[in-house]
Amino acid sequence: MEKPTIVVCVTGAAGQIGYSLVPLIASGEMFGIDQPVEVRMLDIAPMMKVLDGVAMEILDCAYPMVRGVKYGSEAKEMFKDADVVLFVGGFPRKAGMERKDLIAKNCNIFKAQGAALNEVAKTTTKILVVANPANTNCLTLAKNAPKIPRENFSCLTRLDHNRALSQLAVKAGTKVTGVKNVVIWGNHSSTQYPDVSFATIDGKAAKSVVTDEKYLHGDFISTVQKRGAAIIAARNASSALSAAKAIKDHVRSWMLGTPEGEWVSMGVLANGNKYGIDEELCFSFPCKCKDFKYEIVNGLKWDEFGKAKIEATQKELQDERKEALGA
Ligand code: NAX
Repeated sequence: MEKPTIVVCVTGAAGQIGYSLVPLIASGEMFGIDQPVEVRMLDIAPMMKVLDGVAMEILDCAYPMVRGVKYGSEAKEMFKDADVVLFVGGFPRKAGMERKDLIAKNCNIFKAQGAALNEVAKTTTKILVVANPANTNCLTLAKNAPKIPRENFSCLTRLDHNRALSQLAVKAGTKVTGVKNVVIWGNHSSTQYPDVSFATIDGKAAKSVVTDEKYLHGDFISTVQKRGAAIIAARNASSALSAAKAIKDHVRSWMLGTPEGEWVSMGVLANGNKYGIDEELCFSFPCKCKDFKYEIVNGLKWDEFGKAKIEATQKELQDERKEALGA
């Protein structure tokens, strides 16, 4: 007997992340090779011709578990009965645009898409926001879709998490699988705090393996914070392959769970955190997951260096919220 089909909708599917992400969904890498999926793709009307092509390519791949492919420019049609919606589409930052203009443009998109979700989506729908400013877009979406429980909303900081794992592995000269429990705190922006205080490398405290504190407090943090900009400078386009892989990792961990004693970083609505973070923010925390439920890992003790960094990223998110939502 076949498992029930998972309906997955990708917004902004005609964009560059979409083109790397759709194959991860259709091939079974995201949900498992025995899991039937229906792929839905939403984009704006002028991009429908591109999606014609992507839909043809999905068919041409002859993926064994694809049970349907739909695409369109009407959010309500694409969100109806979806089990998972991946919000990748948004207004891109153009030359000369201020961050606040970007927030205003995207805020309007996410208000409208939140209202569409609220009208047609199932209350069990799981949501991941990728489009920037990802944390604030996620908050805007949740506020406009009050029918859906707050714990169903998340934003992507797994790419930052993966970048931190790899940087540490390279520095320690070990395999990336040997590095565990880094944390990305706060905003998916250059104020994020990539924290190695609780990380381990090959089972030992990371700080006892990489003893260069100047590096851990300096180049390590700034490399992770500014990796997106470095990729744009090198590729003349923003991260797409690694973003799609991180989206797959985020959804897979959320659904299938994190191994015992391990966590991943997820941007989540801060309800119930015991760190004193403003609950009206979408903030990246260490999270343990199982069966599409997550639990914030509370009780990690911050040092003075960490406290200052976390305060700064929280302040930036509060400012973004004010610009987006006026409060
Ligand atoms: P692209 O510009 O290639 O694609 C975006 C797509 O969204 C386009 O096809 C566009 O037509 C579509 N779109 C615009 N408005 C829409 C609307 N109202 N409804 C549906 N679709 C709409 O960007 P891409 O490189 O794919 O990046 C997508 C988003 O991911 C950007 O906002 C980017 O900043 C963000 N990123 C977030 C990351 C994260 O870790 N959170 C990392 C990667 C990436 O930079």
